Amino acid sequence: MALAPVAYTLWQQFLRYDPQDPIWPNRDRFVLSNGHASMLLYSLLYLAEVRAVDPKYEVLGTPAVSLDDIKQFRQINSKTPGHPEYRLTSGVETTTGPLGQGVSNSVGMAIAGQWLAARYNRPGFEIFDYNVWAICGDGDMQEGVASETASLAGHLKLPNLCWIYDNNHVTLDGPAKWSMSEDVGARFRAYGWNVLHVEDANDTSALANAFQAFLNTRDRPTFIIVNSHIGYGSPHKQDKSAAHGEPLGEDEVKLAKKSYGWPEDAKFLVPDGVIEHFREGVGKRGRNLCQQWEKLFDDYKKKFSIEADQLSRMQRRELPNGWDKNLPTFPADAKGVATRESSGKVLNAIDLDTSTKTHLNFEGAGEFQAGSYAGRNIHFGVREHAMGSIANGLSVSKLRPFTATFFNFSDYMKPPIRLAAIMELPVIFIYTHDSIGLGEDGPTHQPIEQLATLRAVPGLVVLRPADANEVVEAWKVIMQLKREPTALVLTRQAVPTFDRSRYASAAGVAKGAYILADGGQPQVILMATGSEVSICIDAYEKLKAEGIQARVVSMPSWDIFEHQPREYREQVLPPGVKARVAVEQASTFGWAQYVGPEGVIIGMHTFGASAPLKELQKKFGFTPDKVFEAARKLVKGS
Ligand SMILES: Cc1ncc(C[n+]2csc(CCOP(=O)(O)OP(=O)(O)O)c2C)c(N)n1
Ligand SMILES: [Mg+2]
Repeated sequence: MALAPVAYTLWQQFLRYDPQDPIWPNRDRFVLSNGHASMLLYSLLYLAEVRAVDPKYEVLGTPAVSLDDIKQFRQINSKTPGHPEYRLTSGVETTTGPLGQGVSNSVGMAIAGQWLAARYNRPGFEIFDYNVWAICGDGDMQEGVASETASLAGHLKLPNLCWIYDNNHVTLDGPAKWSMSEDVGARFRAYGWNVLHVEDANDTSALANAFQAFLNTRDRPTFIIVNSHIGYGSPHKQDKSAAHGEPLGEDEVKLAKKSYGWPEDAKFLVPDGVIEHFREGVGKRGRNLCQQWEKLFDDYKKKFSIEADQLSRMQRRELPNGWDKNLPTFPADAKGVATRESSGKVLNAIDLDTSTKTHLNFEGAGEFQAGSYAGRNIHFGVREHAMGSIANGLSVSKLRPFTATFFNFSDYMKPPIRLAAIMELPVIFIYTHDSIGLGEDGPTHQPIEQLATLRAVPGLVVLRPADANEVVEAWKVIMQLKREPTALVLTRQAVPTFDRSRYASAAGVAKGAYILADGGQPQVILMATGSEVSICIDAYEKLKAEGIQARVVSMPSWDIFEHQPREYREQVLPPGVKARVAVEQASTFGWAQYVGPEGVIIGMHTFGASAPLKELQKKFGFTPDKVFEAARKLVKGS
């Protein structure tokens, strides 16, 4: 409630936002990073009469949040969950709640704004010039990810970004001073931000001056520190419940109403004239701005039809025609190529830019830096958490981001991966150095439990292709996803490119798992992902030479496989075949569901070790001989 004057001044006087078109591409973005104050956002959406949008991006006549929705605060199936959820409630620009994420997403939104402007604006056609406003609290300031993203935003000198810090000196933990004593403003000045102070959150003219100062500052981001006091001088415990989403106590509510001179017993009271007041303020201003923009964009469409077409496809997450026409296929090659290498080739061959008719070479696609905001490569430095959160911010802005780092450090990105899945954002998280196969860097760099962890995230598609042609097929799958994030897990070391005239086509990747090699009715099934599939192929050939009929199932994506009809799944893994061996250079967690009670899992039960790859494979049992022996034992009983 202490933030109400801040939000009111911002929405009513500054925010360029049309409640009648909440998906207007050039709208200012408003992010409530302290998501536990969700009721503030719901009240704004209700009072400003923001309209609902359906999943087909059609603006509806119904409100995004009605008074009835507000009465259903935090109840099942309501539009007003405990924390604001993107997708669920129109007008919510990103899901917030995990502190630090919202402000970090806002950096991605600001980058997207600068990139869109640099790439699509033309003289006389400033079709993108939106600002991104984020309200945040002490918790956001304490979480590391916000420091990472603030540092990067300062480096990039993003002029369209404003963070408003609710400096109320209190966190859930108690007074903020128990755990924090730095000068936050000095920290942001050191990051290169413009730092402003508002002494009293109730001083709407001081707030307006600060917001105007942000608009006048076009060479760096702005940080406004607003001093506020939680509650109304009542005992601290009751104050805190108010701040953290739980409704105020009965007495608290009465006290508050009394202090505003309202009838103390009225509930859900919206005094006469309030809605009209918002209609005259943000409503009218926003509608005018949006209509002017629509006129401008109509002219833009006539002059720059290719660009306009790209923009409207992006808004709907549609691919350009012929995006896949230059995808390579890879000839059989026993020595092979690392999947991170083949993936790089595929990525550069995906033709996303039909205007220039050139193949993108991402390495040469330009660097996104202050002064060159049209670049496609963002240098995150060593900031994985920031990278994930910023990618989510780019994705809600309808760009299609991919990120890349070592698989082991997906741990540093888990919160944004999880939020991408919750928000149903098609962010592509690329991970290389995907197993102990990375060798000498040793156990600190060798992922073990990361595959199991990511496979457990609902809605996240995890893909670990086995060879170069599976990489191509994996990209075909990924590019067509509109609502699912992906983790693409790739090797550092070379893996053989299978002879697809001898084994099955890699097109089976689209089904998540497929029969790669088969000798008729199988006596034993060997299953694996990524670099371990070739070990299974070698074992398969040895078994064949011994007269044992084996089948190799390549399983690049459990998630996709689980979505196939039962008939297909049972065709690949016939329930009658109980002799099964799974091979993966990772935690065995989860494989039991595929090998069953009689099967064998060759996986990792400890952390890895620093040694050359060959030594590690011997030490941990990832050799064709081991797989062969396990399979033979299952079939022959010894
Ligand atoms: C990453 C994360 N950790 C913990 C929480 C639980 N939590 C919710 S509100 C809150 C206190 C936040 O303090 P502050 O940002 O100062 O908000 P205020 O209490 O001032 O509204 C905490 C720790 C959370 N939402 N996110
Ligand atoms: Mg606080």
